[in-house]
Amino acid sequence: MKRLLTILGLATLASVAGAVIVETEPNNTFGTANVITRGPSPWADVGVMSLTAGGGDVDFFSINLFEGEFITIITTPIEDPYSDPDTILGLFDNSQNLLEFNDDAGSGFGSAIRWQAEYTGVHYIAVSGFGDDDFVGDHSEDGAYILTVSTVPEPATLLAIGAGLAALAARRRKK
Ligand SMILES: [Ca+2]
Ligand SMILES: [Ca+2]
Repeated sequence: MKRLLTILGLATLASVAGAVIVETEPNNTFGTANVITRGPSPWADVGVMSLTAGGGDVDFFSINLFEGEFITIITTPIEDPYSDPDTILGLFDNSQNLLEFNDDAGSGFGSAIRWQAEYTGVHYIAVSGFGDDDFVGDHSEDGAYILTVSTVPEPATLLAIGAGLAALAARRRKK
């Protein structure tokens, strides 16, 4: 019940914020990856996913990145906060080659990846359970986790945006 309320609460928040990342099983392969719809950078979104009971679940998502952008991907286990399910996380390019892998980030068994896109186009995010190093679904982890994804433009663009906003604020102050 508590989890249902949490999900309903998040759904309400999502309708306010206008978006949330959703998973639709089966999303166990590159071909069935759930598409993450994103906005222009800086952008962030979040969703509650789960590794299906009985183990063996892999969750694939696809996202478009622009060359030079930084993407940050975080899984937060919520069954036993930060430790269950014990996730692994992978970022793949459009040829399904592994770009970056993470098991445990900081304290707990959640995972995190930071990456600067080397090309503009589709990238894949894969989440699975510990013991499944090649994302084929041979692990015994199950439970809910939060997936957080954010993108920021390359630093030069971000600085330009910051300078633009500062100039705008200065103009407003003058008026
Ligand atoms: Ca799942
Ligand atoms: Ca899945």
